[in-house]
Amino acid sequence: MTRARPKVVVTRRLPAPIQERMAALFDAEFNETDVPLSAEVLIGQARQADVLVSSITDRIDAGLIAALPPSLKLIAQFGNGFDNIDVEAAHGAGITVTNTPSVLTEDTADMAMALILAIPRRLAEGARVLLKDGTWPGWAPTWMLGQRIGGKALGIVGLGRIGTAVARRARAFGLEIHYCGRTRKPPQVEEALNARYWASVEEMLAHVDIVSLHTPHTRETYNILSAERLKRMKKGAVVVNIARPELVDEAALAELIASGHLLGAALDVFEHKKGVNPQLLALARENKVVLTPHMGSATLEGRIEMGETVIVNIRTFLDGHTPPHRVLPEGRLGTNA
Ligand code: 8YV
Repeated sequence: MTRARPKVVVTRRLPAPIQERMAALFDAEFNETDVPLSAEVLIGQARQADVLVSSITDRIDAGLIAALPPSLKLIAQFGNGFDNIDVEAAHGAGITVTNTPSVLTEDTADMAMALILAIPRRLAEGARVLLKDGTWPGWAPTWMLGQRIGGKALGIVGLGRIGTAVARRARAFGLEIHYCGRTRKPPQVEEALNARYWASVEEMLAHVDIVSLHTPHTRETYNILSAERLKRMKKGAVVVNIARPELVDEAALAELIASGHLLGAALDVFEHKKGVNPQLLALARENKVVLTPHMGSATLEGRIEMGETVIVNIRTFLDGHTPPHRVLPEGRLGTNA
């Protein structure tokens, strides 16, 4: 006998209107403490559940999937990227996986643009000057000089949804747009953005002043900015990463900034498990690195739309249809594109 209200387990606290709606629709179990759940607790909570609403802080690997109850048929990720889920193992276990693309594109691109500006225009450094005691030396013709953004070359790694939204904004700031990725875009897309395609990541990196990453974390993109490639960047170039930390060799990045080869980096993601790399932190204190704590999609509107998308995925699935944002195992581990 099917239950009247499907049991939905939500691993993190979601915006209030989303939790209210979920509570009205489902037999929903929330995580009011908002502390990420250990694998054991998650498996315990998932008992007799039909749906698991996960997020990036849950490691849903093959072992955890094998321990999920047979009633659980949908993992509805609250997020665009899903590199925390072993989609192949889920697929093999007959569990559907969904994500929430599109709704966070514009917010993430806005934040990327802020990070693109941050190092050349010394934004965090300038804001910090006034924080000490509210005083400052006063305007001076040669003080706090940064670098002009207009006319610089921006290299976008991955011209997907977010990469394209960044390119549109960057054009308005007068940046030259360059991009690389698995596939070249149709001529009308390149013309609209005045974007130049590079088949080789290395060649693009050697040509641009700022590189911004907008590709998912997959086997192919792991350390796409390797030490070797970072060394090939122009002297004084800047790295921006709002996608996934695994895309960059963080230690090499820190070394190249410390040595003065690169001007700096603005990072919204980093290996957080063990805390921020101390060298990166030291560089941030020297104003060579700007660190923001994974805020790319962090707007109330965006998070509500992500929640709405999760609900749409769940309801469509429970109604017996293919949910709109189904994720299939393609050897791809994420879609933050
Ligand atoms: C999300 C993100 O908010 O959606 C993504 O891929 O990187 C984030 O900004 C986060 O992953 C929530 O699960």
